[in-house]
Amino acid sequence: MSEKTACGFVALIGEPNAGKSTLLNQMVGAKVSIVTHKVQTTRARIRGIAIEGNAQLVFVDTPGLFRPRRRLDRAMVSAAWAGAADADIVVLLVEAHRGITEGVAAILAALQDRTPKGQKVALAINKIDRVKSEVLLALTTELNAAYNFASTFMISAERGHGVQDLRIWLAGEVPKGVWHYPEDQIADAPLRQIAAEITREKLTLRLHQELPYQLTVETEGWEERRDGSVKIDQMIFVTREGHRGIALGPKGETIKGVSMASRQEIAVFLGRKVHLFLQVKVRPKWQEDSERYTEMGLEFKDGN
Ligand SMILES: Nc1nc2c(ncn2[C@@H]2O[C@H](COP(=O)(O)OP(=O)(O)OP(=O)(O)O)[C@@H](O)[C@H]2O)c(=O)[nH]1
Ligand SMILES: [Mg+2]
Repeated sequence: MSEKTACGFVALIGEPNAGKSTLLNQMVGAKVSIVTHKVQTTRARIRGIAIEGNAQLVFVDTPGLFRPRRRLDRAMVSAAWAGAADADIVVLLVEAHRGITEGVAAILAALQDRTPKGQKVALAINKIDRVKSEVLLALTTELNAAYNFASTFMISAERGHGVQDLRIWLAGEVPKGVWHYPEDQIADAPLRQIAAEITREKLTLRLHQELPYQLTVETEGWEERRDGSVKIDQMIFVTREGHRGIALGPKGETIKGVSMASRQEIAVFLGRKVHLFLQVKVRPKWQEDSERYTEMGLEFKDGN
């Protein structure tokens, strides 16, 4: 069996908002990683598992690569590069309509140093639904002149165009060997973490400016009820009292909306009834608190 099967890790990297999480979800066929129209949505590495023929493909979603400023940024960017270095294959996503931005140029310049020698990197030009084909051809040529990609794909992660070609190619590239996960497993992240991420997505969609970047969500309680439902308690940490007020909203309407949307989605994900309880706590220095990073699956680094 092991001679016929193949299994490997595929890291999805790119600038914030490139569509990495959307692609992971499309590959898996379920929503495993949260998606918003805002940059820096994904904070830690999330794995989604797909099967193509005899190959099991373990996709590693990573936070976007950008120039980090805060401690949290640095932890995110370093998690992303670590994801790339650990993978069997890397897929770099570039947004078709934005082309070679300063950020993409910086990633291209860093790729060689940050990945093991000989590691295959495929290029996926994403969001092709947003541009004309002439633009795509020019961009493909330009990008392939800048880096020696193993292969180039033109995709729309959202609509699914080109995704199957990429999946088939990846299945042929991953090493032969036994599968790492049971056939029916689609994600490798604790359910509590996925549930917290879903709530963070709903908050990010409803709150504006800096606030989504100044909060974190943790699942603090998970109680299986006899009737088959699950009671989930989550804590939203914000940095200031004012942010707490905004997160709650007038008459608690904002948090109510978040809670309802999140509960519904967690229930779909778990396939069971969910009771969700949210609380908002002010913790001015949570971004300097190593425990918060551990909860997110990030490494807390002193100094740098
Ligand atoms: N038009 C179009 N939009 C897309 C496509 N793929 C993703 N998007 C949108 O791009 C935005 C960002 O998608 P994400 O999947 O969250 O991007 P990401 O790379 O994971 O972003 P970070 O986690 O912030 O690094 C969302 O609004 C998606 O709906 C696509 O193929 N076409
Ligand atoms: Mg993401």
